[in-house]
Amino acid sequence: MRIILIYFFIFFTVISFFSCSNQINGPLESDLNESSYANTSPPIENFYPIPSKSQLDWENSKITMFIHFGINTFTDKEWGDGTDDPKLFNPTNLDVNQWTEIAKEIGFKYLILTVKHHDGFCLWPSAYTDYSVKNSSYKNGKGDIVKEFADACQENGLKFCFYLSPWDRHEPTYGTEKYNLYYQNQLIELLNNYGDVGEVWLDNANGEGPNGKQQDYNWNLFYSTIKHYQPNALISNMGPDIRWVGNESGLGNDTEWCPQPATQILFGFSNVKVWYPSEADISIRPGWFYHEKENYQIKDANQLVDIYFNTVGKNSNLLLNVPPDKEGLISNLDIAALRNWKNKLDEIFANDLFLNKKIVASNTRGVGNDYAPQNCLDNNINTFWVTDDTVRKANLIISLNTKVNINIFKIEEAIEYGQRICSFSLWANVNNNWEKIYSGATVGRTRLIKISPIFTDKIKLSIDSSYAAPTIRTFSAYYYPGL
Ligand code: FUL
Repeated sequence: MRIILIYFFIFFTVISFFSCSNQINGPLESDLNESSYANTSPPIENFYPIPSKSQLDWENSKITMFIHFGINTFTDKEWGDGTDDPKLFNPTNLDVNQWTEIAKEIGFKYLILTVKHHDGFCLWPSAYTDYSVKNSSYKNGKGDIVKEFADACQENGLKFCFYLSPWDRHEPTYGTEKYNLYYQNQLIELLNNYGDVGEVWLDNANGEGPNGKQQDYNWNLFYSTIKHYQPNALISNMGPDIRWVGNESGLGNDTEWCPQPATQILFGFSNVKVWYPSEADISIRPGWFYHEKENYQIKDANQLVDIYFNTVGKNSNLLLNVPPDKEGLISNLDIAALRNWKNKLDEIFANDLFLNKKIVASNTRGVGNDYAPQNCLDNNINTFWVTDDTVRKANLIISLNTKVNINIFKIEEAIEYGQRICSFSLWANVNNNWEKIYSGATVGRTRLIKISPIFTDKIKLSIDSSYAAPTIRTFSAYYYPGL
């Protein structure tokens, strides 16, 4: 009950803060006449819910690297049962800087390490169990891989994040109330001793522990502990800040709303909407952990590009798992696949055909360049176009100097003001007639659209319905044959 009240309190404090700050900073009511706006544009209102600063930064990062590494790496298993000898854990050449270097090169900003998987083996010397690196062969039991990893992330400007499996097949208290405190104590160690944490990934997997019992997880205790020690850390998957997209195949939803009804379990009340963006997790290999036998089943650049379009391109974030091998290194095969993927994405998005071209809007809010339609074409996510408050249907027309081939579009809303667009369509000038080439529902942070190539010199983006004045921060087009 207490946690329910806390969530209520936080939610309404945030809402009243924003409405109050609008009143404080906005014009007084008596000033609200035509003349006060003569030389300025009316400020854009939030359409609630809106993302927190942490959610917004995370959504704009688009891709996160998942790193499954643990005792399973050495036993060739996906799910250890918690009985494997900790001495088996013996990375002979571990180099976390190699992980962060490749992550940086590819463009990942958040890195999530499995500090404990279902087998219960901990990558840090937890004071609450002996089943950890302290009884392993690694550095004769003197190592702390979480420390090495967190330091490497922070030194490189990357967000240190962790996955701490609630399901624990080793810990004897699992299946009793005591286990919730054991898990909380481990959370406190991780949240207190390793600097800033970007994201805590809570897995809902809940099987039997060593005594044959399942655990009734005290999620509210876990959430309040995380928020207490790391108020800016996002809690994902089985958490209130980031939602699981619903599959592990890299498939987002065609219609993807960040505003979602607050569910009973996560927020304690259900008749309001909260900002709850989705994350799509998938492994670069068939398994989550490294298995030598899967070395030739690594996803190639084409598959990874498809996954990118189906996740990032559908208003979700991609969480791509790249598991280090027994040496403690990401193999050259995985690195090659990541590099080929990045090169291909760079090639696809190299030449924005709309960049700084001529654009006209059916309606624009305010005066000057504040919300001008050119803001969609400037390759700057901080500037955007928006209509007057009363206008919910509008269009943007781009005129090109000559006819060109186009087969990809990118559309993005300025989501910091809320997700607004409900339906849109794309039209191309074909023999002086507008021909519809695509229609869709949501846009959100990013909508990527692939079509059969069209040869044209004019494109219209029509916002057909929107909950509030539509915003667009990016509208771009590309041609990449054979996609
Ligand atoms: C699942 C686990 O059972 C898998 O092993 C993996 O960690 C995946 C990301 O989550 O629930």
